[in-house]
Amino acid sequence: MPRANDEVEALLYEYTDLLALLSNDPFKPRAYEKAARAVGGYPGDIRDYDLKQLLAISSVGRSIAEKVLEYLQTGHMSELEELRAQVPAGVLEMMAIPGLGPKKALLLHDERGIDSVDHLKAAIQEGHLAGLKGFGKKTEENIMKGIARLQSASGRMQLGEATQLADDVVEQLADMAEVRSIQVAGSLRRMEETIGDIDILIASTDAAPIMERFVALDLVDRVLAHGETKSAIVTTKGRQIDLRVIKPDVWGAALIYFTGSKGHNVRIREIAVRKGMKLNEYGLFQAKEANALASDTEAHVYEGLGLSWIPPALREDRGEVEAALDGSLPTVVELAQIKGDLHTHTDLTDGLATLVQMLEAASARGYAYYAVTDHAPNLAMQRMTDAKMLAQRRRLHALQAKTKMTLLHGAELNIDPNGGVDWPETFLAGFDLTVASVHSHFTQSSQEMTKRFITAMENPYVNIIGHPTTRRVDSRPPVEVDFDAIFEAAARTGTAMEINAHPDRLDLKDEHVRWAKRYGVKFAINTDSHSVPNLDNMPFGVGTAQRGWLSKDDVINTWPLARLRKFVQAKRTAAKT
Ligand code: DGT
Ligand code: CA
Ligand code: CA
Ligand code: ZN
Repeated sequence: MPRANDEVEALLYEYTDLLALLSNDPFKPRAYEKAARAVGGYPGDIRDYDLKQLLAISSVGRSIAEKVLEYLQTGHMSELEELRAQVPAGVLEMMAIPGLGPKKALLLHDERGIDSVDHLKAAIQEGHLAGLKGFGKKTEENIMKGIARLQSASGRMQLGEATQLADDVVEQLADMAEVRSIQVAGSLRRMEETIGDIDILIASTDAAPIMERFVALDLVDRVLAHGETKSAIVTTKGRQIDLRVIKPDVWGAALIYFTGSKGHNVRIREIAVRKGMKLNEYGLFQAKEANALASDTEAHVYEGLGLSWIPPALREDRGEVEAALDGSLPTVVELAQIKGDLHTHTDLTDGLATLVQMLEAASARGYAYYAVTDHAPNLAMQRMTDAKMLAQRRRLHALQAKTKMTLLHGAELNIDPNGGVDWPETFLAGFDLTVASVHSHFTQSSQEMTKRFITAMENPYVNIIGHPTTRRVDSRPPVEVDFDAIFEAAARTGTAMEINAHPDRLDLKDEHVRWAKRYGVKFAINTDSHSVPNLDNMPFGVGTAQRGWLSKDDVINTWPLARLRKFVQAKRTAAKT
């Protein structure tokens, strides 16, 4: 079961949006937004909570707690349903356009009768918004850009959502006696950054009962297909899931076929043809012969083609087949090799959990080391001070006695428009390591932005560049920079590039990772956690690293602590000589 927290979080966010539209009190929506974040980030599963337990969650007051309790007990939040009924159709849909606020969406509806995103697009193209207050040429352009981004994003899931949904379905099918093996395939297995639909494969000799259960799952809204070998459903949230039941003796061939990518499949089929063979989802065959040479496992099929087994994250036709042919495939980094997380927050700044809660959760993951990197003072809204930072350091040192995990004290510095960071070197020298990130002035020219990053990397106390391009997977484009210059400087100065594992960021992305590796850049795969559940995002960062062809040696947080410390120290020493 997914956590009740996620359902409630989504409802409270919807409540926030509706209030922004319907209420004149600006603080009310903010209270719901804070509560949504707090519930989503709360470590315990609230499914069976009573009122008192709900009130113990920070930012959850009585009125919100009562609504949540009603939902947990009845499956309804009646006041939310009343608010929904007050909003005209289409306005909520339009509010989802990046850059178009609730008030503007309502205005469009009331003044021009616009009731959908498509309608709005047509209205702008045909000049129907002329004369409407607050809608100049510039605004119209921004709305068109927002629509383009919304429409290119819509329909595809982020990796986090897709993983949760797939895990949920797998869990509900895996215990059936008829199921011999079950495996997610398609883009999700390859850890692509967004997922169109979820593909699940099951090995079995008795498909019918499995298909029966699948199409009757609670989350099913519509059944698109219900067959012997293939069924497909759409969930109540509009997500498609394909299920295929495969005979166990052709499991490997089917797994390769349905894992894709299409480009990879085409490439390996060509190899089969060149060898006078035939490859399909039932196996690898000698041309004109009915018995498969190989079909039961992936490794056997690849072997039959003269290839070593190719990790799913590499199957994109980006040179992996050629590398498998000449034995130069990388041994990709694995989740189990990650020894620690080097970018995390607590409630001293904008995290939702306390220092102790974060450390306990990290320690439960078996990490050897863990860095606390709260925001630095130049991000004014975080209200950080030198005194608070030093007090946190003293607490961390005191807590060290209670854990085997080595606690590292760091900070997330802000790279200012000229490449400077918070604090003078004397203060920076007190940290075990630092992350430095761009949090403002995203639209500088490529030349300025490149210089800005390089200046920051030349600071001897900057060890990791956090979420380097600042892109958001569905909503914010990357900053414009000269990547060659930046990667060259990162390698030269001994500054690691982050692979931020949050499914909304995945930054650097796969192609940039591979590009940077050619310069000899080192990487840190970090969750940038602002809550306990965020720590679970690490696999998405590792998947992105694999898609960038990284090995263990390329990733500083797979290294033993002594080597990590040397990496930090070497940069500081180099600056002195
Ligand atoms: P998605 O769902 O858009 O995120 O991407 P995929 O890669 O999961 O694509 P999907 O779900 O259409 O199909 C799953 C896999 O099945 C795909 O990666 C490769 C294989 N496949 C599907 N259709 C074809 C096809 O027409 N030709 C080949 N060679 N492979 C196919
Ligand atoms: Ca798919
Ligand atoms: Ca599919
Ligand atoms: Zn951060």
